[in-house]
Amino acid sequence: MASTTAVRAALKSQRIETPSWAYGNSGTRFKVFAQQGVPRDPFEKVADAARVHAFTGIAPSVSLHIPWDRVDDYAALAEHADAHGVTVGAINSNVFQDDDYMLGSVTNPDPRIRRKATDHLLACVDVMDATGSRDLKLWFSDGTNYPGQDDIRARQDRLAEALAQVYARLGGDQRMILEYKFFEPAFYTTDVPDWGTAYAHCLKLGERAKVVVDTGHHAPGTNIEFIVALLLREDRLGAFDFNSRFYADDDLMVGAADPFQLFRIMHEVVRGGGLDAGTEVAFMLDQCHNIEPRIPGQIRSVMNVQEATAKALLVDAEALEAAQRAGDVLGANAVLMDAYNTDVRPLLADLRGELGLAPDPMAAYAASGHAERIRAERVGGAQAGWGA
Ligand code: LRH
Ligand code: MN
Repeated sequence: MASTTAVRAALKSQRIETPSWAYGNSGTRFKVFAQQGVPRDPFEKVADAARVHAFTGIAPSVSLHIPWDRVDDYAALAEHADAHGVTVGAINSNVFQDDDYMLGSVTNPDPRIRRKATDHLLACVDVMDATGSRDLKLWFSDGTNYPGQDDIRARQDRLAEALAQVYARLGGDQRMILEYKFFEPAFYTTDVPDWGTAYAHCLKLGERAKVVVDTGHHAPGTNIEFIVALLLREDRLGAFDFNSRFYADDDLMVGAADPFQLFRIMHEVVRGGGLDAGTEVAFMLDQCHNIEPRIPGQIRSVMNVQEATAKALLVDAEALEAAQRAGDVLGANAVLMDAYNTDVRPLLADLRGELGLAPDPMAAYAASGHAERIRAERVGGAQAGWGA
């Protein structure tokens, strides 16, 4: 059994990155509901991310999305983040919102459009140089809607060519993390549909190409923790995009739809060394708060990951291994369920005290008056959203 000291140390060193786009307006094709107090620019988004860190103590970085977070001076944005006690994390490319990309971006039959898309990915590396970011996060909406629309193999060749050009541009400790998704917006083929396709491309590229597991990007019934265990074993798990879903890519708060799945995932992360000091795994949120207030939504999400992590750290690993080795099916399952059924909230409340934080971040944020302040201050201007 891990000592309480070790569990507390691991929880104190946990780091969760929040996404800038979660602070803006988001929705579905039916409606994007605006909310008062929403940021109007990347500087205000970063300031909101800093509030989440101020109340949770474990969310010290914010990932950006280009061009949603385009600014004239990215170094100035990084300095602004630093002044607010956070750093700029992963840089997300966006080759899914331009008319030219209707038939694909880096996989498009037209070489001129492939060039344009690859140049955007390269420009995102320039942003990383300015912000000091380590990770270039790539997600491609590329795919087809009808059988025969394009050649599946040729599209993989085009994708591989673009990824190789971008990989060659990476410097220092910069990494490329490739995200997969089994469908949407394409409805017949998606060019990076699953972990295997992402993994195969990463193997060809090199050590600094790793896979992103977005927990909303799998076919219903997929055992995501198996994929996590395998990618950790292969040292190719680069990052998580945490969220939860009841049906498709719902992008709901992580742990809200299926807290037991999140626990099982974090159990494999702990077992696979993904939380060890110096871990290479980036833990990021990727969510859309379509109807709920954004900053409290992010605080609650960070707490959900923290609670699942605390339960996973409380698994009695020796007892589990002994039961597994003995073929004691019910005994082994019981060890895991004991940890999952442990109420870790008192432990986390006490830990926050040790970090100089209020025991209940949600209550503390509500009492801070910040929500009222930004509603009063942020009048006028264009609210941020999924538009460039
Ligand atoms: C695609 C995705 C990707 C981001 C976007 C905001 O569904 O998960 O990670 O670029 O959401
Ligand atoms: Mn994602």
